[in-house]
Amino acid sequence: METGLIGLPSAGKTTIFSALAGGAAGGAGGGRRSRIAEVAVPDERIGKLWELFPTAKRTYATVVIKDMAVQAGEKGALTPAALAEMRTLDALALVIRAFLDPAVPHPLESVDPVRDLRRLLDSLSFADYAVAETRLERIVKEGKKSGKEYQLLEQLSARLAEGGLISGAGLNPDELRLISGFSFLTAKPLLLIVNEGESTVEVAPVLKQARTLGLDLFVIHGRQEMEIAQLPREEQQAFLADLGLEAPTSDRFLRQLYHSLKLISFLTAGEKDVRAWSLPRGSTALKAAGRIHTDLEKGFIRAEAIAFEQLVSEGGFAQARKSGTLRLEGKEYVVQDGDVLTIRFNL
Ligand SMILES: Nc1nc2c(ncn2[C@@H]2O[C@H](COP(=O)(O)OP(=O)(O)OP(=O)(O)O)[C@@H](O)[C@H]2O)c(=O)[nH]1
Ligand SMILES: [Mg+2]
Repeated sequence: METGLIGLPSAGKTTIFSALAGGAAGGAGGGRRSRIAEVAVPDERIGKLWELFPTAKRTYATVVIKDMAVQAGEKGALTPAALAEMRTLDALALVIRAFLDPAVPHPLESVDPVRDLRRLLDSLSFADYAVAETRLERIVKEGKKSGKEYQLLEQLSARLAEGGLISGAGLNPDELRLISGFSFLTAKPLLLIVNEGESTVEVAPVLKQARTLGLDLFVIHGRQEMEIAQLPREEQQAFLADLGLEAPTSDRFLRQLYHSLKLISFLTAGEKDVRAWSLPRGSTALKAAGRIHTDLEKGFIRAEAIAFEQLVSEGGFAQARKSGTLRLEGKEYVVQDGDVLTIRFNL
């Protein structure tokens, strides 16, 4: 799962990237090349499971964050190259500057989060509009105007022309499947990051705008949180408390991102490995097996499943099997967050 940080120049993308990647990434600065970081998703269940399997290696689920290279022209419109790169991503995090700092010039000369958000969204909507129109023309040429695809694209195109987002169009699964090949940007999960800094303009209007559009929200003090993230974990708490925050930036962000991406984690546990795996919410046991290895999906027989809390309170698989809390589930079973799965397979 790859999430790109996008925004106007100097909005704080690289600063926020560093706060998310912690010690793993270098300092801020403009970038011509995109940088990526694979960030472990904190999960206290791993530590608790590990107590049952103290010889095991512990592995966390991860998400990939990408600090996208220079993306915007003078007026804040995204470049075609940047838009093409964005199509390959699973989600977009829109970084909007709200911090005031005369030492950091704003490319549009004033700090105005509502305007900047509108610019970014317009770029995305317009890019999708162009894709939809190109396809519509093609369908007309092929004489297939009566089909479902034409109708749907026409409806979406009208929405996009007004700066609307596909994600807010309330499409059903069939319709989503019909347009999945176009990699529409405004159909992706969009998460708004408002960078308040230590001194900020009023953010209420941009938060209100985001809620109206149905965007998920994350507020950050970019530079301060980046500095805190570079400290050893034990020293971070006191500084975070000063900012009124209870958890490090990356923890809070990843929780939000997991929610925005509609992901859950399932777990696997044994003498060798204790591990968390991310999975789209609503996925079946068969999909979960495939997440671990394609062989497990191909040769899938059954999944042994138990809720994490139950396994811990039973004290291990043997006890859970004896008491009957370890269930056998088939390939259609919908995996729940925190399920500990053992896949039985045969090739
Ligand atoms: N005062 C203040 N400055 C910040 C904050 N966040 C970022 N900056 C500064 O703003 C400048 C731009 O930040 P970057 O993180 O490089 O912004 P960017 O979006 O990556 O910029 P480009 O890669 O050039 O598009 C840097 O000098 C940062 O130190 C903040 O919260 N407060
Ligand atoms: Mg940068």
